[in-house]
Amino acid sequence: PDLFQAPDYYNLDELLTDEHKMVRDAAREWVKREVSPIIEDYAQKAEFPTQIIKGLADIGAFGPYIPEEYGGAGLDQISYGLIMQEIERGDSGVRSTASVQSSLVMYPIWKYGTEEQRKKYLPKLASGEFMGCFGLTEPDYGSNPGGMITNYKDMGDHYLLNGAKMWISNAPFADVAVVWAKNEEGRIHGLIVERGMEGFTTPETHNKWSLRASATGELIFDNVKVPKENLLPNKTGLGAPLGCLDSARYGIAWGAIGAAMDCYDTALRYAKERVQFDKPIAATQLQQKKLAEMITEITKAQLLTWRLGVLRNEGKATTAQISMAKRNNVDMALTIAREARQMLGGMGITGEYSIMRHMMNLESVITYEGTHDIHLLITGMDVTGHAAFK
Ligand code: TGC
Ligand code: FAD
Repeated sequence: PDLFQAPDYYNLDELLTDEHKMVRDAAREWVKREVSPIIEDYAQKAEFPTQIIKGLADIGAFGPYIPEEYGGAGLDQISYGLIMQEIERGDSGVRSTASVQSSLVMYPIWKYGTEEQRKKYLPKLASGEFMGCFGLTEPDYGSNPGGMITNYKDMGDHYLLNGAKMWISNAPFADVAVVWAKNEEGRIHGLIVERGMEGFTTPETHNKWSLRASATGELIFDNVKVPKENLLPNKTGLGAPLGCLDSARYGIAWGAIGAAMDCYDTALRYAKERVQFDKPIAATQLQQKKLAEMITEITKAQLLTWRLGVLRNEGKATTAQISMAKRNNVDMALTIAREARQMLGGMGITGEYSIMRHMMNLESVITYEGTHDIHLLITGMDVTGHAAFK
């Protein structure tokens, strides 16, 4: 009853099924109970709250759309999106952990792995017993992952993996890493690397002003012997990791709406209560302009993601359509966070309110999973037929 009343200006709830609403409300209730009360403290401490892992699993945030036979929640893409929206209303860093686990670790094992790999890893990842990370980015290859130099050699009875990955979410505590590396012919393959393998280390990246409640690190491979059965056999080439990114970027498009909703809601409440010059600041034209634009942009973003969810359910969403939604919605959320922060005046810079934390988090979200510029170039390529990044 006293759950967060999310902005729904165009009655989009009418487009949702009872299952969608049930899944969303369960996630909303859990975020209110388990995430919102503690997250500011963990962000200030720059620590991931490991005690929430079980709760994330319980609300279906680990593998929402992975079939139940592998421990997933067996939900559709709109439910997946709504879960990401609710989690990111709490914190983008917590949503990052769920995105990585679901779309970047469970998805490739499900789609590109063997039946043995699915049975071995997916149920444990779904329950949170295993946590995973995804190693694509390297120090010299961020926007251009196809240039990666991490590589493995066939040694007969095992593979020998060498190289390094950087900026890897969940790396410091992950039990398993899905790592993208080139074979001797230069073809990209996915390998499952497990903590404890000799020569594999995961140093944490410190001094972040963004996503402070999410652990980020490097993956270093120094002659790591990887068993041959840990290779993901069913898809190779850059298209394999890019397929995972389609799924994660889709979830981020929904997640960003959650962060934007929280900023809008906080600013609206504050503006109604804060009196200056003998009237609430909400009664001034300038602050109304900000609020009116925020709710307009949130509503447009909701429509974009809802339609994209329908296309994903039908298996018809293109990479370029996903790029447009990721780019638009994250930029929308960051703009709203910046405007909302100003509306709170000095209070806006404190941890008493969530806005500054969202704003700083979104600086990572607008950079990872393809930067704002790269997504623009993907749209540009789609409409012109020319790849301007080459
Ligand atoms: P390009 O030549 O376009 O494509 C290479 C091959 O891949 C195929 N392909 C796809 N296949 C499946 N799904 C897709 N979405 C695909 N997109 C492309 C394509 O057909 C081709 O196949 P083939 O057989 O001809 O080889 O590749 P490119 O090298 O020109 O690069 C394109 C570009 C720039 C768009 C791409 O590299 C890109 O998206 N760069 C951005 C990198 C990125 O997003 N990194 C994200 C790292 S993971 C992360 O940030 C996690 S944060 C998580 C969190 O905490 O939430
Ligand atoms: P660069 O590629 O060096 O880009 C620098 C700037 O140049 C950007 O503004 C970019 O838009 C621009 N640029 C690049 N190429 C072009 C071009 N052709 N034309 C015009 N402009 C261009 N990666 C993973 O693999 N796994 C993870 O779990 C993960 N988690 C992350 C968590 C955090 C907190 C962060 C910050 C990053 C994470 N990343 C992860 C890495 C992320 O995906 C990369 O940072 C991102 O893809 C950009 O790469 P880069 O940082 O090397 O920037």
